[in-house]
This record gives sequence, C-alpha cells and structure tokens, in this order.
Amino acid sequence: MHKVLISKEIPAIAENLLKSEGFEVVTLNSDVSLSLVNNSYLKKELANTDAIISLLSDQIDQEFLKHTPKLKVVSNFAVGVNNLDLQSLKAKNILVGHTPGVLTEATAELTLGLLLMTSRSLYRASHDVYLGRWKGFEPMGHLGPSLFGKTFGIFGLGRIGIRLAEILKFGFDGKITTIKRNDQKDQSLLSSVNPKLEIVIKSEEDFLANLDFLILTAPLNEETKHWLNKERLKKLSKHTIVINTGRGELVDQDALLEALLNKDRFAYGTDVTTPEPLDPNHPLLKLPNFNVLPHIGSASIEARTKMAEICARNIISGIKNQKVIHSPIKEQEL
Ligand code: 8YV
Repeated sequence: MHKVLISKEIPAIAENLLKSEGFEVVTLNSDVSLSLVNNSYLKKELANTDAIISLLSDQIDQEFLKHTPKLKVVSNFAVGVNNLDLQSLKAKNILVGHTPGVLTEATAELTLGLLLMTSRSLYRASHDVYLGRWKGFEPMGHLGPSLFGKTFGIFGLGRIGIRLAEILKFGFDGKITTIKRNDQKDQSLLSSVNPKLEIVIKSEEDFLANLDFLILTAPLNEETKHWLNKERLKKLSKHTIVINTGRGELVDQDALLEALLNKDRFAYGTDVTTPEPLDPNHPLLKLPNFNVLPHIGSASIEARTKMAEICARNIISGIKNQKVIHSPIKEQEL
C-alpha cells in the first residue's frame, strides 16, 4: 500500500479520494508539519512515505530529501512552488504537482479586498469603532483615494494578474499598465489577453512613475526576488499604493519600511511577508500605512476544496501513471 503524508489538515476531499484509491493517508498534527525535518516522529514517517502534500511554508530541499528514500511525488498545496527545490526533485526523479487555476478567482478577489482595505483604510476605520474612538459621522475622517478610473500597474500578468486586470478594467474603468519581464511565459500569456483590457506595456521608468496602484502578483524566482527594491521604490510617485499578493520576497522589506516612514500618502497592503508570520514587534506592524493579512489569498472554501482535490489527483496520477495532472515545470505563473 502506498503511503501519503499530508503536512497539515486540508479539506477532507483529499484524504477521501486517496483512501478510495487504496492509499494509506497520514495527516501530521498541528505541532509537526513537514518543515520540522529534524523531528524524530516525522523522520520515521518520512522513511516509508511515497508521496507528500506539502504547504507553501514547507521547504522541500536537498536536506529534506535526505530523509525520503521512497518519495515519488511531491504535491504542493499552492500554485507557487518557490518552496520546492525543483532541480533536486528532478535529479531524484520525484514528480512535482501544484494547484494552478482553481485559486485564481479567490486570490484576485482578495487582491481587490486589499486594494480597498488599503486605499479606504478599512481596517483602521473599523478598529476605531471597536475601540470607541469613532464619535460620529466625520466629513473629513478616514478619507482615501477611490479606485474608479485610476491607473493600475500589474507586475506579474499570470492567471491572477489577468483576472485582476479584468475586474479593475470592467468594474472600475481602470487603466491597466505593465512592464515586460525577461520571462517567456509572461509574454506568451500577454499575447493571449483579451484586447478589450487595453493593457499598455511601458518602459520601467514610465511604468513606475505613473501609477496610482502597483500590484505585485508575480511568482517568486531569481528574477523577481526583491524586485521592488530601494531604487524602484524611489521612482514611485508619492501617492502610489502598493499591493502584494505574490510573495513577501518580491519586496525588499527594509527598503519598504524606509519608504513607508518617509513618503507622504504612500501605503502598502499585503497578504504576504518575510517571514510569515512577522514578529508581532516588527516595526512594519506599528505603521498606519502598512496593512497586512495572514496569507489568505486562496482561502475561499471553493478554492481550498479544489486545491485539496487537485493535490490528491496529482498524487493518484503520479503514482499510477507516472505523470501528475498539473506540473509546475512548464507553468511558472501564479
Ligand atoms: C496565495 C498562494 O494565497 O497558492 C499559492 O501559491 O500563495 C496563493 O494561494 C496568494 O498568492 C497570496 O495572496
């Protein structure tokens, strides 16, 4: 019987499907997870595991793979695969699966939520009511820019970025701009985009200097790591609001802190940080223009259920047909 190890509880559909196909399933309890490779209980479990369902917080690297002599499939419960050492997995002929497509709507919706939360100070406005600080209607209180008719720059026009562009163009009459990354996939996706989106591809200087909102939805890789660095932050205009639903590491967080401290009307809203979670005493958490969510982009019931299903199907197909259904090797966009 093949054994599957699941890093943390995920929707039950995964376990049900795997069991119905004759797999043994072990779900680690909340204080273990696949990240703790030196845990003796985990080591014992890994020694006879054929497939794992990993989370984006689990580092599946060379060190981890030393403990997995029988591993045949790694099925990542995420579309992003920056937590996986793809080269080492390939070298060991371990198949890799991920969950593209099914979390596009959920993450695009959440990005819209963050745009509104950050521009209209939703968190702080609500908090004022809870704390008894709101004394009644204030004509000049909690003012923030509208999304309607604004210029949105999207860094990372993969599935999520394109869906967001549709929402902003058709829902808010937004002007959508982007820049070309030196990345084949990005360009080929762009060429198949609905021309009604009227996406304008700009030079980096022009792109950064003329934005109301900059939205980061790119995958994390060597090319995109710390893309939003000190120099690029300087080029943004004073009122630009930055939103991140890609990965925390797309941004140089120290440079971000400096910009948030020094720039008027500049604000940042993010679902992702480095590390996750941030230490509660982190200076970013003290700033009124920093808004953060606990990595809940894909946390709609529908998306998480589909992700669990795909994770199980990737394993079933990987073990039975030596081929997963969704492999990240060709698809590198969020
Ligand atoms: C995120 C993700 O929630 O699946 C992934 O790789 O991280 C998404 O589900 C999103 O990108 C961050 O908001």
